[in-house]
Amino acid sequence: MSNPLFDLTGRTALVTGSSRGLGRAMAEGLAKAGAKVLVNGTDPARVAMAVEEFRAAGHQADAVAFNVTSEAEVVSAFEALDAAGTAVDILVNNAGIQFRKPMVELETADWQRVLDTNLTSAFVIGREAAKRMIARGYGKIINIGSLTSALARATVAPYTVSKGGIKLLTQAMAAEWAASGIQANAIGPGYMITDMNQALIDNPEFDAWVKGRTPAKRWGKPEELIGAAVFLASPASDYVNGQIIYVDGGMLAVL
Ligand code: GCO
Repeated sequence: MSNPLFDLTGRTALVTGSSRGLGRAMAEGLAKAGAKVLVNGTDPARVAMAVEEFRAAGHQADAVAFNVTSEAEVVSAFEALDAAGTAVDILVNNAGIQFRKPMVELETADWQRVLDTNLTSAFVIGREAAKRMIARGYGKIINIGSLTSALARATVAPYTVSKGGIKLLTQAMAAEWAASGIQANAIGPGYMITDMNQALIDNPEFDAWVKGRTPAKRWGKPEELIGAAVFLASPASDYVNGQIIYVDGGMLAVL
């Protein structure tokens, strides 16, 4: 018997960048909690594969293919969902890229690309979702931040700025939308085992630094974000707004 506080039955969750990595893990966790998941990604074949695998596992899943950096594609995707009678109850703004280079060598185009993908997309998709959530008086928005929502690391300035922006965008969403029945919160993953971090994991010095700097003495697993995602997507968090939950093995808690 599932706990109604954490039951997502009857809800639909759109998770951007959910064909792999953290987004895939969170989408799977939301599906296991009862939600229908809308899988999004840039690679149609990978998205279709993820949908197939979710359905094979007995979950409700559909593909919603759009490029998160294209406002036109985002708007038309929501219009298509409207036409299909599909309401997005839960939005997880997860899609993001990393680009590591010292700022003195960084091209402005690369800076802009990271900010467009990681931050502006969350605003555009959040706005489109919120218009509809406000009309229904209900919605859950979960923006994916980072340790770099709080602290900077050299050579990842655009990512850091985008994730710092995600924290305050989440608070801005709470400021404007909480009275309309929307809870907007964020999750700040620590150093997780993902494709994006594989180069760091494979670097013995960086691997040793993460394990030494993290009280848990290890990298995080994508599935370890599911608890925070289900909490923020469920009735259990109906009075939580504008917060960020760091799932980081304790890294931000200690010097
Ligand atoms: C890096 C990493 C980090 C992690 C994560 C930490 O280059 O330092 O990519 O950005 O991915 O964001 O919370």
